[in-house]
Amino acid sequence: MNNLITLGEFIIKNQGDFPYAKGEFSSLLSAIRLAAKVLNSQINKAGLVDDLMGHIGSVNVQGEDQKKLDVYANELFVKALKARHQVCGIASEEEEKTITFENEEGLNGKYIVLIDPIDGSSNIEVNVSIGTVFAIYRRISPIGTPATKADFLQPGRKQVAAGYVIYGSSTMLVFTSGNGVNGFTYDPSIGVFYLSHRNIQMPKSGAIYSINEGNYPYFSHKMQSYIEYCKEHDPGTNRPYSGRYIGSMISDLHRTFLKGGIYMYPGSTKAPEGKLRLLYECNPMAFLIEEAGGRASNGTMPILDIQPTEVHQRTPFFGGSENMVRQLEKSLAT
Ligand code: AHM
Ligand code: MG
Repeated sequence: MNNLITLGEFIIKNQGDFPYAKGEFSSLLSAIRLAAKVLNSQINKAGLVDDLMGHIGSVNVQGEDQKKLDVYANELFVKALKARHQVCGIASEEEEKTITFENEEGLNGKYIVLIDPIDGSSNIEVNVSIGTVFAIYRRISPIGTPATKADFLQPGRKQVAAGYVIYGSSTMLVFTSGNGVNGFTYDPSIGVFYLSHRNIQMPKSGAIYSINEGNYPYFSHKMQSYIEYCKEHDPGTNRPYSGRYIGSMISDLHRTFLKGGIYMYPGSTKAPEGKLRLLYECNPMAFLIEEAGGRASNGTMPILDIQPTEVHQRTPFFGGSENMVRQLEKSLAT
């Protein structure tokens, strides 16, 4: 712990770094912080409380089963954000349509939030780390009017802040507002996030590759060759790399922030655009990765430069240590 600084204090002290009106950002983040605390306490009980476990019987917009905790988490974040009056619209993995707040406070809200309230939900039942990931943008439509599609479809480069919460062996909130990445660890006994990881810098090279290798037969030949490259014996380049795949993007990338490596979810013949969603999974993680000195790409261009066309669109994703992602891009290009 660094001098016992809390997340709340850190935001107030550093909100000068946030390029917009003071107070707005801290109010927005406090909504996310509060919802994360409530969700954390429910996740810790998930094995005990029948109501929160298992499927709810409906499917989300991606055609995937919705778990009860997904639905609960979605309602929680939407409620917390709505109550702060800074937000005019929310897009969530769990909501087919974007939500726009059209009461007076909502119309005057300056920010758009895109969120995956629970990422890695298939891991809930087996007690493996899951997370929340969010991206924050300034609206581009005039204040006082309802949020428009264009507000939601901004390229990741326009994010003003992004972050994730990892509910793991400890719970952490990691965020950036464009001036470095800082991590805060939750002390559940007093309900406070403390600054524990100041100015996180991702190693430029690493020795871990992270991919669902069960999809190998469906990958392109170039992708298959890169996987073989990861496993070749070459001590000069730390190969063979170790394989690590939790199956929870936030957890796999959290490890990558701290230890370096490359995390990959490529396109395949089964899913040409891969699985991960550009707007509320890849963009916020890519912003954090670049802020930590790493690189995030779809194989040919930086994730943050992609112009979105649909709220729920997917993209191949390669993120992590800069040298490793560049090597991957080179392999896919040749
Ligand atoms: P989700 O948002 O429905 O939980 O799906 C996203 C998750 C990522 O966290 C993870 O990296 C990926 O799905 C794992 O997918 P797979 O089981 O295909 O490897
Ligand atoms: Mg999800």
